[in-house]
Amino acid sequence: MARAETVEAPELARPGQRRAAGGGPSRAAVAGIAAAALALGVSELLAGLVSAAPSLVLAVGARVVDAVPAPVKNFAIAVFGTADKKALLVGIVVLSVAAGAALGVAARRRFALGVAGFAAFALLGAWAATREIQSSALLGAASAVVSATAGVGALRLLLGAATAADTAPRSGTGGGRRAFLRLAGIAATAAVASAVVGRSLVQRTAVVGTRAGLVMPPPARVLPPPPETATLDVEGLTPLFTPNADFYRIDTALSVPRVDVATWRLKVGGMVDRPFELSYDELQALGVVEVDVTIACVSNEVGGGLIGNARWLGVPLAAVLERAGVQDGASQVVGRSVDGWTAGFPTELALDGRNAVVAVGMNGEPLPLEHGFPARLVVPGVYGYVSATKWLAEIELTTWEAFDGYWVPRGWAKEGPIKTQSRIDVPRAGAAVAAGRQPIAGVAWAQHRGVEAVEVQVDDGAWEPARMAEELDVDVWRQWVLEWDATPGPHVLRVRATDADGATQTEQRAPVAPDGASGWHTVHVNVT
Ligand SMILES: Nc1nc2c(c(=O)[nH]1)N[C@H]1C(S)=C(S)[C@@H](COP(=O)(O)O)O[C@H]1N2
Ligand SMILES: [Mo]
Repeated sequence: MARAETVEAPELARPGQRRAAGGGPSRAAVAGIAAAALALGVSELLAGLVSAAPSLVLAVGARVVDAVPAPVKNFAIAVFGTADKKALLVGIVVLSVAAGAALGVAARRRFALGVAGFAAFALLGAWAATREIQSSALLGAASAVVSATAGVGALRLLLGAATAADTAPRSGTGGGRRAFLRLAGIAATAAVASAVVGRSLVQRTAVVGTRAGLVMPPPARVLPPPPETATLDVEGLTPLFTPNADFYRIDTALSVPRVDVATWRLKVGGMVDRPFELSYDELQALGVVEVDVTIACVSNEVGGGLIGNARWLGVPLAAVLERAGVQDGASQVVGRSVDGWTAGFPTELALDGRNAVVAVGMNGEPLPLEHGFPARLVVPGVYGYVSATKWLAEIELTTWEAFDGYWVPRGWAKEGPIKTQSRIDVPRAGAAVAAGRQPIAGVAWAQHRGVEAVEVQVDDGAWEPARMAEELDVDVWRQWVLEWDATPGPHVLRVRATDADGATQTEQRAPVAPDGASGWHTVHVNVT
């Protein structure tokens, strides 16, 4: 470590010397930041160039997601919404770069500390990568070593330049300072460029092209277009079908799994008489049907948007299970994704005649990547966390007691029936409403029971029945509207739904954990 001496030299040789403003530790910090950024950039570039090499940042992020307690995860969803993953990744990059600044300052005194710091980061990245199911652990370790080496090399060069800048005479041309800044600029540019190129290479994998080229098989059962009576004509009201681009997305996957349909297989096993594996084509050859199902997330707050309705194209789950021959006592169906996520629900829900499917299509196109391409489960009546496994790799029959899905040990209920709920979409909360006749409108859902009625209360008035759009299916939400004679002043609007069993939504407020929010959606508006 000959260069270490050079780095330490100015401090040790002239301890009393006053340094040029902005020099010393702050240059060392800049050197550390640039070196850390370069290491991250190189690791992203490697992930893009070598298809089985993991992104170390994503791998670390995935370990964070696995480790954080449920309340923190809920907090993140509440604060960042579906941008929670971006926030986490930005956080990891910012923390890494900040640690780089500290390493730079430490390495200025003892270069070995810088080397140790990068080695620690390499170990963390390599360890995180060993848990990435979809990529090679060995390549992860190799990427960590190469990236850390690049970081150490950059740190050395930059600290050398920083030293030269610090020791340059203050009355001089400032050439040393400029040389340092130029070098730091080059390192930073290289860091950003390699990260951008690496990410875009990852995005451009063949999967996207393959999906675009797929032709969905013709359904054995085609649903007619929804009757006009199933929708109400109110501006601002949630559409009956949620366009795929607007559909909420919730999952633990930091980077969307990119599955190659050519090699993908659906395994069906566990407590069955005839375990088997199916290719994408073989699965579809079992026969696909169309089903209209509104799926919802248990993390949806009262009035929230983590719910959407789609026309799914899929193979009836019952057909898949019949082929396998479910054994007596196999009381739970577990879905396992290509990235190891799991969800389990009572076998009865697959066999009681409801439209549970292994879905391959969504609203007229192959499943979008974010929604589980090439195949996912859709089970009407239960929240997504216990049922709706995306990027499905395996269906396993087991007993109810033998296995708990991903969220159950994290404090969520084992059974997740969707609670009856209703939401006011129009007018929006806090909206200024013109006095006169105004629609109050929204959607209500009670999957697999059906919504019987919706009532609206203005201020402390009587509950008034809303006009309902026709029910498309018991598994689909229903639009509703009430014409309101809005009088000037502030008003409070409340809504409640009654399901087809005659049960009215409880006023009792409950948080989303452990089994879904309850309470009446309440909206404050100002009429002018
Ligand atoms: N593989 C996998 N599938 C998953 C999840 C997940 O984290 N990983 N999240 C589930 C949850 S909690 C919900 S609410 C639904 C959301 O489906 P969507 O993103 O298509 O709306 O997917 C489910 N399927
Ligand atoms: Mo969810």
